[in-house]
Amino acid sequence: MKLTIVEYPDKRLRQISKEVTTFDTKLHALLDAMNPMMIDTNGIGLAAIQVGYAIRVLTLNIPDEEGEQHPENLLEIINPVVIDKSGETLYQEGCLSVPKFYEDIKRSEKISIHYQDRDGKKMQLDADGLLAIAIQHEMDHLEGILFIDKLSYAKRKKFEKEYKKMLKERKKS
Ligand code: Y12
Ligand code: CO
Repeated sequence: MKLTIVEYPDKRLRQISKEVTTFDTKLHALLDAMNPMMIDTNGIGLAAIQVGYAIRVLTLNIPDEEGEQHPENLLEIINPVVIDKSGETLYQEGCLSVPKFYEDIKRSEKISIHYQDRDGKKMQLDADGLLAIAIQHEMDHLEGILFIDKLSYAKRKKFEKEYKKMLKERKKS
């Protein structure tokens, strides 16, 4: 399965992703294609809508202290629901769908989620640190929300100007 990253301002990123009800080989094929795509593009997290599939599916792989990603740290999260959150943290986020832009975003410091694995098994996860941040970023994608939506008016205006310029320059080369 060949996947390509959907980039802002593509309207598909604004879709609300649908709950997964069938845990079949088609879902597994999508997950099997998303995982290497995320690693190959230096991603930490990827939502299915970022590759054009409006379903509630996320993959995550948090790097170790050396910045290395390991297959055993791969997390496949389907139909996630936040059941608890606490604290506040600020982290400079980026997104594969918004290339070359990074900004500090406020998130909950710790979260607990219920989700399903690729076979539909019900799971619970308590997350903090980068994992908690990445899950919240990816869960926003399921609602059609991007991290740039959380910027102040002034920062968003600056972003839109710079991003337009970047797209124009990319088109030329
Ligand atoms: C902390 C904050 C946000 C997240 C969500 C997941 N975000 C990513 O995985 C971002 C990846 C990313 C990778 C890039 O590298 C390449 O595209 C090769 C990148 O660089 C450029 O756009 C040039 C930007 C973002 C997780 C944890
Ligand atoms: Co993103």
